Amino acid sequence: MFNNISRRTLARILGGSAAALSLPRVGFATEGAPAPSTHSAGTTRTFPSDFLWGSATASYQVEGAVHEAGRGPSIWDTFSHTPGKTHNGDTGDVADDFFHRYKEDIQIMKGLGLKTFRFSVSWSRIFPTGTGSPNPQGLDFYHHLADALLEAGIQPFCTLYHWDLPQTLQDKGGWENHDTSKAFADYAGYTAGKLSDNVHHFMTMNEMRTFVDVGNREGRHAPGLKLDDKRLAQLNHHVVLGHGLAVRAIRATVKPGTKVGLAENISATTPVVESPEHIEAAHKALREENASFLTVVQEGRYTDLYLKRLGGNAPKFTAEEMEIIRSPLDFVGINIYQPMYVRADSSEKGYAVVPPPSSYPHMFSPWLNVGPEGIYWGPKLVHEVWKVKEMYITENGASSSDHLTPEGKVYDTDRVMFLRNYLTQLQRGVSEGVPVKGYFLWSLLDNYEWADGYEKRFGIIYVDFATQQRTPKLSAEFYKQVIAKNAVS
Ligand code: GBH
Repeated sequence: MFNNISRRTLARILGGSAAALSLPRVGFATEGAPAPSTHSAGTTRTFPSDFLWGSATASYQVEGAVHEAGRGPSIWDTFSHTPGKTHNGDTGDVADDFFHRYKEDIQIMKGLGLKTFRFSVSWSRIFPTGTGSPNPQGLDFYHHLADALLEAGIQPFCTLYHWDLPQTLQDKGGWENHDTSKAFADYAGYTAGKLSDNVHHFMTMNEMRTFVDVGNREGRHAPGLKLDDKRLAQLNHHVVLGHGLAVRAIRATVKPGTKVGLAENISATTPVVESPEHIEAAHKALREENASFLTVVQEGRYTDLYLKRLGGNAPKFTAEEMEIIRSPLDFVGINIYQPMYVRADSSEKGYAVVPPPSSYPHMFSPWLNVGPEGIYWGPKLVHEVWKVKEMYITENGASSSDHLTPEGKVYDTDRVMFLRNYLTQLQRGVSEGVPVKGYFLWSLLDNYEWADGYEKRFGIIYVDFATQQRTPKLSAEFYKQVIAKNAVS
């Protein structure tokens, strides 16, 4: 893919003087670049002129400063400090030190041309013990962050829960406790109301599926529980209820015109072959494979097959709760990494999930199978099945085994390949009328990758965790070009 870029051009693009932290040079490609037309590589796939190009992060993965400004402990502090739970025993104590460095990082964002930035609020910075009196210092940080983003011409998108439950609430049963749903809504309503002058898009939760399944069933994420089916289904119900209550609480406190949504890691059901029977199978699979997450949020009911599968382990719920869960959203954010391939099948479900063969190509994270068509089918099916009119890709990105060359460069050609192909498929959907209004690349910075610690890097900016030095990777230059051209070629 680079064979039409000469060595000299590459050397100039990544030029020696463009050292780390030399912010204006984050994406030097436009400086003195040749006129694009003569060397353009075939079709240019353009996005709508108001398309929002962004990047995403999450509180515990970047902020550090875990003992500062009155923050209370969260389940991730506890989990990461428990021996044996994370790669190398890594914790988020320092992470990217974003709490202190956000102003410089915003200059990096500006240099890339980002139009929007998605961050999450740490609940235990606002309510150190989950409920009770708010901590003004915690709120100040997010106020200042939002102000600084706006000053740089970058729209803040705010997630209210990216997995860092206050430890005090876990001590009272976490999401197994019905009261946690209400506590979340109180926190979300309060916080969104306070930030609403500057933030116009709020997401209740990030990836309900992941913290329910990986945190509470598999036990590989905080709080590290391995609940049985019955307890897990009830916990799952409290999570979706917490989302619905939060939607209502947020609407009650924010300025008119504020939009409310969520960011869910849907199973992006993708037909194995694009033929009518497999496409139909993917439609059916979308509802069933997301039954206790986006499906119940959209429809206000658990699917018959979901309830049948659980039998006596099905959650207890009231009709009123189901109404709350389906509180209408202004937008749906979906995080897309790997596709879930499905095929037509004559079973009761009408489809079958096709597990990837062991030879299936993946990124540095073994789970991250490369399947660009997932970012075409995911949003397309969400739009068709639930008539969703405003969507965002709230996360998409890839881990690579990045390393700095002696000259201080990172040539993450695999990440560039990944992004180019996913963005090509995204453009395919958008150009067909799928209403995706923006894209948030995961992630701006290398950061704390949960149980994988600092080993798996997802940033387009390399972070030396010993010095906190930031160095733009080749993928940063690629993304800067995409944004500047509003197109992927
Ligand atoms: C997202 O999760 C998260 O929102 C974000 O915080 C995270 O940093 C990013 O993606 C990259 O991972 O342990 O091998 O079984 C994506 C969904 C679900 C993918 C949990 C990894 C565990 C895989 N993730 N899964 S494994």
